[in-house]
Amino acid sequence: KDPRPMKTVFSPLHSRRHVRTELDGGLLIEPHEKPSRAETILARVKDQALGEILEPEEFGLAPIQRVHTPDYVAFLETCWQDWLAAGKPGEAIPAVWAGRGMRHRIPKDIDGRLGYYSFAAETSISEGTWEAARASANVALTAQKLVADGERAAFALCRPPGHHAHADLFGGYCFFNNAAIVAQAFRDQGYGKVAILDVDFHHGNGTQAIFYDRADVLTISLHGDPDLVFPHFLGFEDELGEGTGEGYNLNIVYPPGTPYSTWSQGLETACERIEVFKPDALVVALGVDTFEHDPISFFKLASEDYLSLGQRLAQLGLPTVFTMEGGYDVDAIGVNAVNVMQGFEGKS
Ligand code: OKS
Ligand code: MG
Ligand code: ZN
Repeated sequence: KDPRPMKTVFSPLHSRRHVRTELDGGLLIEPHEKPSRAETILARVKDQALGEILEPEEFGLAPIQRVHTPDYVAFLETCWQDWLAAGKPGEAIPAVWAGRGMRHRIPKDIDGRLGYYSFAAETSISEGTWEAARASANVALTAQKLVADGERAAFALCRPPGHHAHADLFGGYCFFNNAAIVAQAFRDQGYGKVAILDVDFHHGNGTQAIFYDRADVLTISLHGDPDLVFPHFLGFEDELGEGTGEGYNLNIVYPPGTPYSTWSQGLETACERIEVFKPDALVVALGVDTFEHDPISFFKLASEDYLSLGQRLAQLGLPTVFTMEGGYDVDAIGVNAVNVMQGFEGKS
C-alpha cells in the first residue's frame, strides 16, 4: 500500500443544495445532480479505505473572486431571498435572456438578473444553494492547499460541480468553477504554469472561457460533440484560445457511442500537449458521466476504464488536484470516481 494514500476533501454542506426541479423535456423532473451522488462517492472512498477524509477549511470569498466577478458572487448570495421577496411560489429558474440585438445590461428585477447571470434553464436555485456552492469551492481550495503543502495529489469531492460556470454565469448544474479557482490559487501561490484537463463528458465551457486569453493556464477538454449535446454553443475543435492565449486551449470532441479505445487516443493527445506545456501543477475536472450507463450522456466507458485513466494521469508526474464534476448513474458513480484515484495510485 502507498505510504501516502490520497486524501479526500468532503463537506456535508453539499446537501444544502437539494433543488426539487430540473427543466427537462418540458417537465420539471427530479434533478440528475442530486445529493446521493456525493454520498455514494464518499461511501466508496470509505469502503475502499482510499485515504483520510477531511472537512474543508474556510477560505472566504477572495479566492472565488479571483475567478468570478463580485457582482455575480453578490447575485448568487441573495438570489434566493430576492426571489422569495418578489413573491415567487416555486424555485428560481431563469427564463429570459438578452437575445441577439438586445442589451446586456443588469436589470433590477430578479427574473432579469437570473437571465443575465445564466446561460441555461435546467439549473434551479433554492434555499441552501449559496451555502453548498461556497462549501464546494472550499472543498476544492482545501485540496489545493494539501497539494501545495506537499501531497502528491488530492481528491476534492465537490458538489455542486463547477466546470460550466463562467466568471459571471451559472448553468449546467454549476455555480462556482472549482477547477478554475484551484488553478488560479496555484498561480497566485507562485506556480508559474497550470494545466486543467477536463475529462467530464461535457465541454468545460466555463473553464475555457475564464482562461481563454491566457497562456499561463492550459485548458483541455474531451467531450461529446457540442453540435449534438450540452452546452451546444461552445466546445468546438476550432476554439484554440485568443490573443496571448492562442494555442493554450484544446478541445477534443467525440460522437455518440465512443468507447475507451477511441476516447483514450484523445487522452493521449491531451497528455502529450500537457507534457510539452510543462505545467507546475495539474487540475483534473473529473466527471464520470462518460460511463456507458450514464442516463444523460452517450460515451461507452466501462468501470475498469477509469483505472486506466487514473494510471495515465499519474504518468504525468505532476502535483494533481481532482475536482468532482458530473456523473449521474448513482449506482456506479462511487466505483467509477474512486477507480480513477486507485488507478492513479497504481491499481490495475
Ligand atoms: C439539459 C441537460 C443539461 C445537462 C447539464 C450537464 C451537466 C453536466 N436537458 N456537466 O458536466 O454533467
Ligand atoms: Mg470535458
Ligand atoms: Zn458532465
